[in-house]
Amino acid sequence: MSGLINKKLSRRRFLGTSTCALATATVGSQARVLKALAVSGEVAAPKLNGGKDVFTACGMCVNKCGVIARVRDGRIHKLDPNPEYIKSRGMLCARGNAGIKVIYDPDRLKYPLIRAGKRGEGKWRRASWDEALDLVGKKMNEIAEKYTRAGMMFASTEGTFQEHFFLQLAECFGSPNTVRHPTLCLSSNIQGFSATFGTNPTPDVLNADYIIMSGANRSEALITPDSIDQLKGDGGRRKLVYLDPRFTKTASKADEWFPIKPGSDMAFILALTNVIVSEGLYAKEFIEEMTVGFDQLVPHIKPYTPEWAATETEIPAEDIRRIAREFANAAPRAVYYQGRRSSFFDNDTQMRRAMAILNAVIGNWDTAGGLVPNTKIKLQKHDYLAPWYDDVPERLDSGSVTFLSEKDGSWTAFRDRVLAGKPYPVKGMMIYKQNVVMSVPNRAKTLKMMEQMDFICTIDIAMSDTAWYSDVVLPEATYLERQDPLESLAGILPVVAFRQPCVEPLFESKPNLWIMQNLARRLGDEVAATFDFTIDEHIHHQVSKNPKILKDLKNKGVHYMKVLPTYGLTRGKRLRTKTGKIELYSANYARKGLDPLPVYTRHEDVPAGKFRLIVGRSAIFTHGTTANNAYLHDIMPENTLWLNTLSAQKAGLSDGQLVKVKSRVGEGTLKLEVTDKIRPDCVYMVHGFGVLSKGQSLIHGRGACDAALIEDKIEPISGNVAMHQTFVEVSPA
Ligand SMILES: Nc1nc2c(c(=O)[nH]1)N[C@H]1C(S)=C(S)[C@@H](COP(=O)(O)OP(=O)(O)OC[C@H]3O[C@@H](n4cnc5c(=O)[nH]c(N)nc54)[C@H](O)[C@@H]3O)O[C@H]1N2
Ligand SMILES: Nc1nc2c(c(=O)[nH]1)N[C@H]1C(S)=C(S)[C@@H](COP(=O)(O)OP(=O)(O)OC[C@H]3O[C@@H](n4cnc5c(=O)[nH]c(N)nc54)[C@H](O)[C@@H]3O)O[C@H]1N2
Ligand code: SF4
Ligand SMILES: [Mo]
Repeated sequence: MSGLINKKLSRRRFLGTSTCALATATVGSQARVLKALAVSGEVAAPKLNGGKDVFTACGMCVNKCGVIARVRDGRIHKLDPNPEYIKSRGMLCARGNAGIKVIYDPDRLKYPLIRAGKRGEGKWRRASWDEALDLVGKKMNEIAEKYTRAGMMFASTEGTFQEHFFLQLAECFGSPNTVRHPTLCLSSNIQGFSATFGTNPTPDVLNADYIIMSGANRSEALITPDSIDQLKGDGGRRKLVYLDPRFTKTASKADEWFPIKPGSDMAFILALTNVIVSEGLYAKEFIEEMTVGFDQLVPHIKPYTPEWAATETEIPAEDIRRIAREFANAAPRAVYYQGRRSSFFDNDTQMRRAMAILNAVIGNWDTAGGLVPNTKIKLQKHDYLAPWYDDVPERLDSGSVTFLSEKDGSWTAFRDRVLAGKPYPVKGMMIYKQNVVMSVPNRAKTLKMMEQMDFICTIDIAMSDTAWYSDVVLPEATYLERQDPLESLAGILPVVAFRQPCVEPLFESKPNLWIMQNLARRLGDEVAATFDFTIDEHIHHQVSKNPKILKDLKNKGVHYMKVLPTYGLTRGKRLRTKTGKIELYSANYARKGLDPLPVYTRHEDVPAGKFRLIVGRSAIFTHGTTANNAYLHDIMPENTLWLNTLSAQKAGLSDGQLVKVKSRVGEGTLKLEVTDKIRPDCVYMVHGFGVLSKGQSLIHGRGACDAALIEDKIEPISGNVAMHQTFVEVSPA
């Protein structure tokens, strides 16, 4: 470890000087917001120039940044950022730029396809929409007849404008079994923060003077506006402390980086809380006014000293003590940043609770530079009368975890029950914009689950691994070719975003609403009746109470509130927790048999001869979705296995060598990347390679798939997966 830490310190000194060079002086939160937007001045405003310029929203990841598509001769020529789009501070990332290759990708889905060979064999027959939808409707009706309507599951991901039409289809068809992305991603985060604050607030990164980030790599795992705002150092007042077993791009921008022992973040957080409480650095009046449970927290936190945490985290006790003091001194403009993906370990909800409690004791709630409850611009809801069915059972995964979301379920708990066929059989899958073969840990199990399905239909834009194992594949028009409903994005500076077609849909691809409407017609009159509207009518209804929204969207591609953030709106009011206060101690958790205050649990150490596999984002890819994009593929044609230099030497492995990686549930072969940028006990690979589908011609046969290796451990409070508890062996291939 020491070699790594020595390098870390020299790097820090170098970076210390480079961040100061960026700094300029500003005062107050308003100036900072305006400054954040000022970048947009550099980008040309849209104008007609021998073609048309169309405002739309990026669809390459969850952020939905503002785009101006430059259309010339009926083709999209270039995608530019929308300078007015406040959420992304007038910027587009590499993937946003590369979006142009999605629409003109020779590999894209062009026509409805019906499986002609065995599942996964890759033999397809082109079909008309009528034939394909007739088949899908017939199979869904058969499954409803044979196994009840709950025999169909509906899988989809979050963050799409049009997903609610898909969820409407599930509800109107009569199945409770929607299984969505949060339990692969952020459900433990939502649970831990909501249990404390009654909501999952947003860190006011722009206005924070002291940020601690652990398990959130914002310079590569892009979340707008945080990824941009974290870089805006302000007169030397800004400090970023970063904890990650890897030296990421965020580490390179941070003031301090600690290669924390994976799974020990909670020890670090509890120790910071210990110092703040024992040295009286907490926000006394705030705690009195806004919280419950401080009296229980004081004795609870006592054993968690910096010296104790040092042995758990491998971060020196004096650094922990110093950081705690600095953090409390910067309060309330200080944030322990909660990140997004919290599918790390099986105690992630309690770890996030610890984060929330630490933030609360310094009183950074609902204040500039602290944690701010989100606001959202109101759009009118789309109401429909779902048909009533008498025989619908409870969700299949009901009762599997403490707090199961009725809408999202728990992916791996659900899959286990499908495989067990209990409490009832689920025999049909309808999948929209989710690549479950690649995104749910333990790929072999997912494939096994799919094998025992009577019918699988996937709606996608590409021949994903999930589409590859389906019976019918339906091509949706890409985000650049369709009109989507308006989407109100919550945040400190909320916006309404929209997507309009930049060009006509190519080939026979169709927008989601068209697909849902035409499928609904095959599922009975009552289901069809709920889809009796056009997308234009839908949008006009959404803005019926505030037509200005649509005017703004047409004129500048975004609507946002002119009023800059107002803080403190929740002061003196009831919060949405059981007690109406910030719950440091959760009586609700106690009632459910959970620890009412977060208790540290130690994770299994890495066995000798093995490594802990950790996952995380690359700035140029989105999940398992964009590696086959020609522009992005040029930058990284395959993934590699990161292994520390010392570990590689010890194992006699060298850079560039082909290695086999093996876990209890699967294996893969890929090139080794020997680097100092990772702890000696961990290995890491970028997600999205090692695909099974031959319909992804650039990447098929390249690299390895992390989902094939990761074991399906579950976090039992939120039902999230625990992706960092898999140990692997690495050997020459
Ligand atoms: N470019 C890009 N941006 C994206 C996405 C994308 O696919 N591509 N996806 C979006 C989505 S859906 C999400 S959820 C977010 C995810 O964004 P983040 O929440 O930032 O999550 P990751 O990048 O998956 O993981 C963060 C870091 O945690 C580190 N890590 C692993 N184990 C530990 C540990 O025990 N302790 C600590 N402190 N660190 C650890 C990993 O090395 C990794 O660098 O990104 C979003 N933004
Ligand atoms: N091994 C491993 N597993 C992970 C993660 C990891 O880092 N490693 N990350 C986890 C996280 S944080 C998340 S959020 C999930 C995300 O995992 P998923 O919820 O599966 O989402 P994506 O992987 O983004 O898959 C999106 C699918 O939608 C398709 N698609 C893209 N645009 C469109 C469109 O406009 N219409 C339609 N119909 N389809 C479209 C893509 O081709 C792709 O097949 O994965 C989780 N699983
Ligand atoms: S962060 Fe990048 S990929 Fe995501 S929406 Fe914004 S521009 Fe598109
Ligand atoms: Mo995610």
